[in-house]
Amino acid sequence: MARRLAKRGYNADRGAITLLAGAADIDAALDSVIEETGGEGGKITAGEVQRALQAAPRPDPASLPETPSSGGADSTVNTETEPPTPIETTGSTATMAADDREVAVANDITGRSTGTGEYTDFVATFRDRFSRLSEMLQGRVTGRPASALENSTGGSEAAMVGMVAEISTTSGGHWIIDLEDTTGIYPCLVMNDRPVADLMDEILLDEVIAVSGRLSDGEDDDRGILFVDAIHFPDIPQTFTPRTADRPVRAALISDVHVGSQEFMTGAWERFARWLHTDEAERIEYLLIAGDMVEGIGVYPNQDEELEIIDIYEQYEAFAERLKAVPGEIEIVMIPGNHDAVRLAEPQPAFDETLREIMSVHDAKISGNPSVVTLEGVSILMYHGVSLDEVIAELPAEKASYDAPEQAMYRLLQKRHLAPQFGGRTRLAPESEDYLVIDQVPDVFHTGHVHKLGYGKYRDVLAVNSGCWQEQTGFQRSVGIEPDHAYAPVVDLESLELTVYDFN
Ligand code: D5M
Ligand code: FE
Ligand code: ZN
Repeated sequence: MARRLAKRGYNADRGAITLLAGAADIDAALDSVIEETGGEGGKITAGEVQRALQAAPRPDPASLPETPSSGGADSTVNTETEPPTPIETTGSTATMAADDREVAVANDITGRSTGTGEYTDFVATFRDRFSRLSEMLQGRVTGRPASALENSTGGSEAAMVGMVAEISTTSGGHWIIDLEDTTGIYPCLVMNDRPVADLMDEILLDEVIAVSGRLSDGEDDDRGILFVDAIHFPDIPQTFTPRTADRPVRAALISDVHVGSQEFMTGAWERFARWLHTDEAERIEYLLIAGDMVEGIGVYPNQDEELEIIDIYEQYEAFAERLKAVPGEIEIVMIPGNHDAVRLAEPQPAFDETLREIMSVHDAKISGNPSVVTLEGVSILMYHGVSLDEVIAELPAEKASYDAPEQAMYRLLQKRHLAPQFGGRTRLAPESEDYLVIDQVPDVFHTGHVHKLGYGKYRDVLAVNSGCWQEQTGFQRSVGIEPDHAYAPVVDLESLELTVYDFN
């Protein structure tokens, strides 16, 4: 990709390359980007690619098998098709206890998908997002609706809660955030010489924020505007204290196994599985896998050249064999990722019956992406992490980067949403509720996808991005991604301390 760009006199940041490479027709995507940027060469940013790709209609998700039994409603599905068939196994908050163990799964779309892909469904999702996130903010500011601000007399203090509809810059280098609520859109001006301006580069489109400040006096300009003094995010409350388990039981958090790829690290996986049988790993009673069990098929262009197993079901059979090496007493919870054979649009329902059957070893809990998994009182938000690519592409390197994926996770926690920006790389399915809102503050936030190990605490929430079990792929080599592979981060549920074990 970098070479193709160079030929045309361009270079691009990693986010832009990732987005371009993900396009179904790369050449067409390149053409529209070049058109978008005026065709004068130079550095292409992810934002430019996104705008260009948004302007062009997006083709269907790649040729993955559909998920009929999980009620997957892809945005391309006709409204007249049958209603979703529920799956009982993980549909609701089902608790299972053996000895001291306790696993509960919630916020799982599986069997509850109602979206038909109609425009009105998207409206419903966005309304739900707005109402839940604005409620979190209304406790901190007394926001007034856009329509009320329009009718206000000038000069007074005011605040508004809204979804970021657009960000533009003025000729003087200030910013205007168009904030939208259910009554309208109101322009909010952020002056570049104010301390609040430092927050501008972490604001994403479509996220819900609150602003407070002063209304323009309305004398010279007939169109009112809000001068912003402070920006508030839904955020994790400063007072948050995580819950802990009553005993020193531990959970291993992994993701991105990619069985079926030539780069799957057989030896490292075997070392990990053997180690799980040793005394050192005795207290590990849970294994959470945050997506990309298998390499899948047709996920990226030319991916087939690096497939060891070309049949998707055989890939899951091989993955099931790998699971068999894990001690039988370990409770496994897994959610799908973008390489798995479920609908790509998020929230992703869990694996269908056929795949469950194949992976039935261990009686693993199989849930959707995202899911909230509670282990002995400790709540773990599991999300595969496709939106991390987007956050990293949009934000400056010091606020989010592949070398520190936990920083990107912190931004999601701050925004209390798993995929704040709509219409980019993260495909969203319209549902009557927004399953990607981070409703309850999790004690642990577990993601994968970017194949980088990173962890840390954000306001006392432990964030862990778990790396992968796949060596560098051809694509990753071409764009200089150095994956962190064969690490197993293990969290002690009593102390919430993290230990990383290396199986390289
Ligand atoms: O994603 C692994 C990481 O690498 C994630 O940051 C996306 C990026 N990636 C990997 N291959 C590609 C291609 N071909 N195009 C765009 N981005 C890519 P994973 O979900 O494991 O593929
Ligand atoms: Fe992956
Ligand atoms: Zn992934």
